[in-house]
Amino acid sequence: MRPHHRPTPRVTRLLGSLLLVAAAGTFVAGAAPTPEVAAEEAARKARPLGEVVPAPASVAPGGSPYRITRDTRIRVGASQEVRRIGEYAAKVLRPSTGYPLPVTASGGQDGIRLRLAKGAFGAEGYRLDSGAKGVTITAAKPAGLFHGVQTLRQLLPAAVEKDSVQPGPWLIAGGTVKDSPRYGWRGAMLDVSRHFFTVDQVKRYVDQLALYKVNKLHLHLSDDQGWRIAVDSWPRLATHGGSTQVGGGPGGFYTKADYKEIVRYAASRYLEVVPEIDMPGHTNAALASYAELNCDGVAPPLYTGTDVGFSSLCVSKDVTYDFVDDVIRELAALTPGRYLHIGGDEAHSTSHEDYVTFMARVQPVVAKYGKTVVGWHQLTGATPAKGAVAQYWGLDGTSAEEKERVAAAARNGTGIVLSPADRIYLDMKYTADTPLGLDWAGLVEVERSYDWDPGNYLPGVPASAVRGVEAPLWTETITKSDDIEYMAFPRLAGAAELGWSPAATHDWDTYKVRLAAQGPRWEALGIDYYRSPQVPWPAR
Ligand code: TNX
Repeated sequence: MRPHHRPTPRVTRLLGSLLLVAAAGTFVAGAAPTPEVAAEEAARKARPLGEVVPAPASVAPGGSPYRITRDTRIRVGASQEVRRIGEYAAKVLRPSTGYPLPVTASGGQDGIRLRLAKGAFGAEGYRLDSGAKGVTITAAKPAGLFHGVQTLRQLLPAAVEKDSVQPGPWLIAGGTVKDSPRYGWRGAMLDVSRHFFTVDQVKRYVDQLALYKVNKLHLHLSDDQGWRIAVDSWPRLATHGGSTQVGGGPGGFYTKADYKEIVRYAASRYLEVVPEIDMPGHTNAALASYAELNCDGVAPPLYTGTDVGFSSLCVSKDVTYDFVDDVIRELAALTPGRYLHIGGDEAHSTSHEDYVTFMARVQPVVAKYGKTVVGWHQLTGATPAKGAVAQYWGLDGTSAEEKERVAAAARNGTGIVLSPADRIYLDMKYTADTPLGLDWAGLVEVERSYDWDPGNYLPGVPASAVRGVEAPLWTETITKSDDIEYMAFPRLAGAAELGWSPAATHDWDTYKVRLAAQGPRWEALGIDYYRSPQVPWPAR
């Protein structure tokens, strides 16, 4: 940093003052600092430009910071969608700054500007330029502007996230951030079957995911313990199959209007909903709702325990495929996203032959309704449809044979989303003392969760087959938003960074410092989180 310029004392000043200046050697008491001094002072108070999670692709600090003031406007141009992003930013910034921050279409170089422009930004990238006059976020697509707004939030002090007026100052360091994601699939899965979560609880999680530029919300909508989406042609799936959950509570389900509201809200945060109906195993709730879906024609009771692998659709019955067609047709019609997840994991009560038969019949149904198949990686034990995506959830100890099956499919064109259970299963305990969660994949502390590379994680998988990273949260032990947050934070931020940031930025020692700065932000937002001793959190 350059040394401070010292203000020149005026000759008319009292001798006493001059003596004081000489004695202090630095500052003139009461004199207004020159603009340079003021700028340097401010620059020192601004948060470092690169201290963001996920790490931006490139950061070039320099120049004066921008200060948000009572006069700041949010300039959005003529696009309605950009205006909506501007309103979103204003909603984040108004309560804590106490400033009006009007969103305006009127032109001007100052303030917070959101601009769409042609350029090599990609579908989700953006550029952020900050200087004394303003902050400009430029992107080719609205999604890029939205992600740029998340960066802007993190460049401001943590107190900006509070819902009451805070002192400021509201500085954004000077310089330029150029940013775009490493992968197009940066997901989080929420299991709403083992325990049901309301639309509002899902929205709360969506808001938290958006902070870290996550762009897929995978909803695990059916399992043994509960069917959570209304299907008009098979109404008992929801009314009976959705009527309980793990532990025997009341469960619940989303009406079509509820589900559309989740889709709409997620889309407003640039997340695509990937709905999952898990088949042919994990289907007790469906089997309990319709006797004819069972090979023996007898409906089992509803199930509220946590075992897996005991249920299967009846692969040899035609009615099974009528059911599957109806469910996929109705769900596809509600889902603007490209993907439909058909599960396929832990079908321990389905013979291998039946599994292969079932997947060969069901995958074309997904295509018929215009969607791309996603399945858990067991799908690679059948023949994945052209263009399908397999979600890998193995662990270090998974057999070489199973890993090679996934790798062979990847070499054959199947896309791979990485969700290694001993890294980013958010339901794994951090330590033996973690009050929530499971430990079948091991204990997963924050460093272990972060410290792997999706690009070369699975041997034999070409880097080009890797679509990205997804952090699943299974909810056998999770019953409320605080539980979701405690298990997701801080590991979710790491998974998001693995999906977004260039491999070259990957470094635990610098990551943990950026991560530590998120703690006060989570506190300001009321997000419960695990204060891992591996992370140098600021004192509270
Ligand atoms: C395995 S991962 C499952 C889920 C459980 C989870 C608990 C996968 C595809 N299946 O049914 O909820 O472990 O961690």
